[in-house]
Amino acid sequence: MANSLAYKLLKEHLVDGEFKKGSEIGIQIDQTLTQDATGTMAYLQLEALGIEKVKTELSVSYIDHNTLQNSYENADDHRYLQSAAAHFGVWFSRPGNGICHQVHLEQFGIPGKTLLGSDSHTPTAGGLGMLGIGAGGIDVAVAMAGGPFYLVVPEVIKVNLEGKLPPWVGAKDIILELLRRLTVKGGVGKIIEYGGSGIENLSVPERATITNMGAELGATSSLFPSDAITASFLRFQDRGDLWNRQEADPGAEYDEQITIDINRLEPMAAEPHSPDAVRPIREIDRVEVDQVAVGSCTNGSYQDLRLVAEILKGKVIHPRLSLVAAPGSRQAFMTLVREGALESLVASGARILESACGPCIGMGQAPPSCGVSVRTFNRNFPGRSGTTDAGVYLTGPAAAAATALHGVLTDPRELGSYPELPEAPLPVVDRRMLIAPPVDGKEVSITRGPNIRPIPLNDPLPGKIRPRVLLVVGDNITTDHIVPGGSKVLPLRSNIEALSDYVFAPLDPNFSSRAREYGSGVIVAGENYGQGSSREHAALAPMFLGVKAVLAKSFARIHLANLVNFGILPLIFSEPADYEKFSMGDELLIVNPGEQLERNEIIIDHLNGNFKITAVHQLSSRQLDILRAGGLLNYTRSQQ
Ligand code: MIC
Ligand code: SF4
Repeated sequence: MANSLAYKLLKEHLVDGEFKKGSEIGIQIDQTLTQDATGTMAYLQLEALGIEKVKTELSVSYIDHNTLQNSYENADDHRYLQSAAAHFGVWFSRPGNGICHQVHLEQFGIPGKTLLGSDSHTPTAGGLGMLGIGAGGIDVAVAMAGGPFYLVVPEVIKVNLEGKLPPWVGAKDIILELLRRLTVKGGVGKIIEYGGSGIENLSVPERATITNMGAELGATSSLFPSDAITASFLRFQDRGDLWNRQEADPGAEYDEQITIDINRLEPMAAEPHSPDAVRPIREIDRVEVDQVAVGSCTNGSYQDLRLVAEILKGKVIHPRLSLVAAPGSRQAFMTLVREGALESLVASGARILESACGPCIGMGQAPPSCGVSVRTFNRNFPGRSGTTDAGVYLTGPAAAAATALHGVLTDPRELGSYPELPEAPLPVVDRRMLIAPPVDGKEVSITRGPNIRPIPLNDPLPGKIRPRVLLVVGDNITTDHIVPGGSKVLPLRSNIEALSDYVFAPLDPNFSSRAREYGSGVIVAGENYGQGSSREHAALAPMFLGVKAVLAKSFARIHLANLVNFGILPLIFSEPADYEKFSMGDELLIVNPGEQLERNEIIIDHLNGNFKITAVHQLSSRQLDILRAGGLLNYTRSQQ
């Protein structure tokens, strides 16, 4: 059979299960990455697994999310992570060195390898022909311990990019167009593979913009082939010897093919509050803008920031707005300095932030109330910017720069002719902020501050669950709704008890006190529940508050796995219309959940309404065992 690149890489790494669409397989993980906001949990779990040294070919711990140090918590996390990295044999990327996905692409990624990361944008590595997958921290811990990563064999969609991008239209516009066509749930259970004549003109950073934002489609991963363009990128990174060709077999079969004539694309924007609310900027009202933000793991490359600098050169930004710019990596930052582009940025009025996630996850730079922010980022979920009533538009760097000059959302084509830009120069490759682990780290003791608390464990599945409905929510609920980001809440990621006060806070500030009152609860939800990030805290903190099950029309992939990993039942309505029958406070009963899960027919008794409904699940027998054990940590320990 002629295989897609996705299937070739999955089959080469297959260690468990039968390779059949829709069934669960285990794959070998070559590399892992963690970041600080999910990493503390991952290493606490690695400690709990009793592992001495990681068994992967390479693992890296990045500090990029929690870099604001308002109080001691984030700095304590950094200390913990640095000592844990040395102890377990993991590379450590120091704060300021850049955003995990961009640094990994530049410094560590290898075509043809697998990468599991405790961050949903890990598929950024697909820009290099590497199979990157996002997962919860405990799945990454198990992979670091040498265990397989389990996933359902996905469908593969081939996206043929044909033609050449017109002036002022960039890689971001390609992925925004795909989001417009497929929506935020269009990629669930799928890998997106890119090909067509258009990829010959896309550099690795441009490809990585596209694979990065495949996460917003809900896709398991996104992949470009590894070709001559990949080879020259790696050569520029002084890693040319690691290049190898990766491509689909000739005549490979796909579940679906989509063609985008990229020469016909226009500058696009995702309107508030969803990455798939995409329209050409030309059709959108010229809203007044208060803030423009450039950077993030989507558009933080040297090329992205250089384009912004070139557009702003010799000009100043509009007096009403503020412009912030964060190079995605220290390498990009230093190259901007060496090539002089930073001068144009600073001279134009841009405020330069350190190379980190920053405003993308609400760590500073919240827009004004009812404000409008135009960002080159990947998510514009409500409240994520730190300002509940702000509206965030997602665009490419050219539109962001044009907007910064005009003060209103602007199609960059209004600026006239596209700037003449030379080929990207050799980057400043400097690995001194990456700390290699010692050969034997066993003696390095792990430093734990007072905010780093033990991970709460769930009990094995009981014989009867008698929960109450804690909340009824609609479609596309994001993990930012469940456990918000931002400078107040992010520092509590290593302290689940403190974090649990904020569960569902953006939707219902009384959620956590109600959950404590009920003791045992269920969340009722619509489609694509838990889209967005990989944060396992969105399962762990509800579990801590007594959430026993989520009853939804459908789930996002990573969140579904996280629920199972912490022993929360992810149940699906057999009849989607039954969703309407539930209200907050309803009392429910599930008798013998273990047996009913086995039969895949779970009867939920609605005690107040005096009726029953049926739910099903899409879980493997391995996942059912995990649920019975009360979570992956209990399960893995019982297997050791
Ligand atoms: C995000 O973009 O939402 C994050 C913050 O990077 C998350 C990880 C986290 O919550 O720590 C993600 O995308 O997985
Ligand atoms: Fe960081 Fe934003 Fe990328 Fe998440 S999406 S890794 S917060 S830059």
